[in-house]
Amino acid sequence: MNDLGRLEDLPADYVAELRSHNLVPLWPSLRGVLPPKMPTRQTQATHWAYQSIKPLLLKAGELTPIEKAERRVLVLANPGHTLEKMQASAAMYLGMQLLLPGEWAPSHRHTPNAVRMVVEGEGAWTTVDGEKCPMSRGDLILTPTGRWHEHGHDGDQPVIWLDVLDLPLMYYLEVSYHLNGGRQDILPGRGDRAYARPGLVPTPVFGRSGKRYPMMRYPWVDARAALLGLADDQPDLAHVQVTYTNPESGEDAENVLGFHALMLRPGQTLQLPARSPAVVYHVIEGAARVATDAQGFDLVGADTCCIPGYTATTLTNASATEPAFLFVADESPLHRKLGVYEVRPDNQPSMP
Ligand code: 1HN
Repeated sequence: MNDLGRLEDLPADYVAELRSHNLVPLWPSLRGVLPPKMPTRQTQATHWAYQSIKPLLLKAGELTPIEKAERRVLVLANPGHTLEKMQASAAMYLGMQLLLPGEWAPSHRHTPNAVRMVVEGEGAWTTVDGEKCPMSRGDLILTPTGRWHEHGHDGDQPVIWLDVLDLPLMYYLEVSYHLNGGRQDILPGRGDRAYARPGLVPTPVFGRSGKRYPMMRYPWVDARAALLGLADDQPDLAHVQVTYTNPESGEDAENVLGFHALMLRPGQTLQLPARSPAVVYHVIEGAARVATDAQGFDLVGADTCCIPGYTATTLTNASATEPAFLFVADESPLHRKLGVYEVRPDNQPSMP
């Protein structure tokens, strides 16, 4: 049933003639590209310890000036895809970026969507289409497709952040490219002020704001307060999580990747069913164990891990007294748009 014949079963001269016409027989490869019940995934569960990354990133700061690097980044590469591919999963790219005091990473824009999750250091900023966004620990800054962005640093300590991009997908689609620009003029207006309170959006005078991306900065103080409020309000709620959304449309903040903040109550263990998207977990505060049936990672401050799709996952707060806060990035908006998003509560296929 599973063996549809091998290429070697065919006469070599026949295969050679097919190939000379740029033809290949499907049947020997059909099960490979369309396996039964469970997709083949290159993505491996992988853990990147911040304790290992930080000294190597600071070393990059000594070895390579920002003028040469443009973006001084160590890529968190998933060995399942081979390190050269610079992929965390099929659609996600992860990198840790260092900006030193006084440095400037010049303005550019590109087709891939990006976000930054600030890990440590004060005084840096990212300007996105003229909006200067301060970067503080735990803040999420969007730089969606096509938006100009540059980074600067007025503080006195190194600043490090986590970049998440849909670069592997865009590259695969052969739509990945960039344009360079000059220093942006800072324009008045800050999305995080205009949309400071949920449920209150600027009244449209002449139609809607017209901006596809009205809010570029999601301060950690707000996400943290939302999680604590939700946990307090719903004491029986296990999955204490908020999703970063577009305040005008209510949709995911970006088109391809989904971004969330998750709180584990003190001592909590949270069982998440297998779902089609790959998921990245990154510790904002506290410590947590991220485990699958096959393996587990103990994540401490600013550690990051990736779990492949279709994998049931258990999250456990390592502390019995303090909440743990995780930043979660996943491929769910993409899967929903493609119509392949799937939850497998009983680990059985549930094809949409
Ligand atoms: C990029 O533009 C940045 O702007 C960081 O900080 C990482 C990785 C691949 C492609 C573009 C940035 C990136 C990137």
